[in-house]
Amino acid sequence: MNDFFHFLPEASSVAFRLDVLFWSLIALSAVVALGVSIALVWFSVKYRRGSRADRKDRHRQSLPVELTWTLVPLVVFLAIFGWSFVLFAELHTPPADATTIYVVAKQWMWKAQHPGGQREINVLHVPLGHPVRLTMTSQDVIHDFYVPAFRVKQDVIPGRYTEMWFTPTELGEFPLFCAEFCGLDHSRMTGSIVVMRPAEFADWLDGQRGGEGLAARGALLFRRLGCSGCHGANSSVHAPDLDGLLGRPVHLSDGTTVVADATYIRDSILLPARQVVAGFAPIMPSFAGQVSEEDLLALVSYLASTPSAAANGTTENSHERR
Ligand code: HEC
Ligand SMILES: [Cu+2]
Repeated sequence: MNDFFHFLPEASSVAFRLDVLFWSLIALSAVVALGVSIALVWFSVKYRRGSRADRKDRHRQSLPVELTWTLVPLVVFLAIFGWSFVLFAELHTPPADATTIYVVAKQWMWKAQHPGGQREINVLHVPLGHPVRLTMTSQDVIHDFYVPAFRVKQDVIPGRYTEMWFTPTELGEFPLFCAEFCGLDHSRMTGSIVVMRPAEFADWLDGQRGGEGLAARGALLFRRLGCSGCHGANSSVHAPDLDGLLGRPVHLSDGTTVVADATYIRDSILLPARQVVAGFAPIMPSFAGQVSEEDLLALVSYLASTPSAAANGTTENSHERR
């Protein structure tokens, strides 16, 4: 039972407001259910067969009553929709200053990697009061990253990146669960989130064997895999400049425009023929089978770390370098 109450702390910035919404819905449902039940019992007794209740007025109609029971619930439910929508939008919009931590799920463990390259398994250390964005993918089947104390939960899906974010507001250790049945040891795919004071967290990061940073490893891979041979500044191949790609709108050869997110970059590497940048020949080879999920995340992290064209002082057209 003690384990159960472990779930209940409201340890993230959204937890309290989500709880208010949740319990309001429960309270509203309880009031309606109670009202209906009381009326049900009351009428069953009053109009039971053989009772002497007055049955003359059976077909009376009342427009005000009809309007009230239509409009009041309509207004109430639209208000609840608006309320939840605001929270939903917040839950899906990480703040700009969030730190990105990459998570790879597999049967049956959670692997996390910090921007500095520090890795952990089934434990995630995060700083108190600072927003953290998780960019997550799976190496095999669908998993689901669930931290009850933070009231956040997100499917982790092979073949694409999903994101979630939270700002921890309480020190301590909080349970992490996989909330998607993912095979034999699903129930043991658990872990914990350790929330530390920012200074202690910085010490902890320093004390871990980080090796090279994630972006630095990505930069290395970018050269080793031959990406720079085509995408590099001195390349003679006609390929797009990738600096500052993340978050930038990209015009595709089929006339559509997409915003380059982590999944777009991933797809560009594994399925280059699927979305071809306008004005370029589809000559990029697929790297499917040659790069692991960790390597892909390192490449994404590297491309995310490159300055945007605007910050470079170059024009937007430098993207279409010839
Ligand atoms: C043979 C040359 C070549 C190599 C090698 C190559 N690319 Fe490309 N890449 C291209 C060309 C040409 C395009 C534009 C056409 C397209 O979208 O397929 C492109 C498109 C991309 C895009 C989308 C760019 C945008 O502006 O939207 C990304 C991201 C990318 N490449 C990353 C990589 C990475 C990472 C590697 C190494 C693992 C790599 N490329 C290796 C030629 C290459
Ligand atoms: Cu799982």
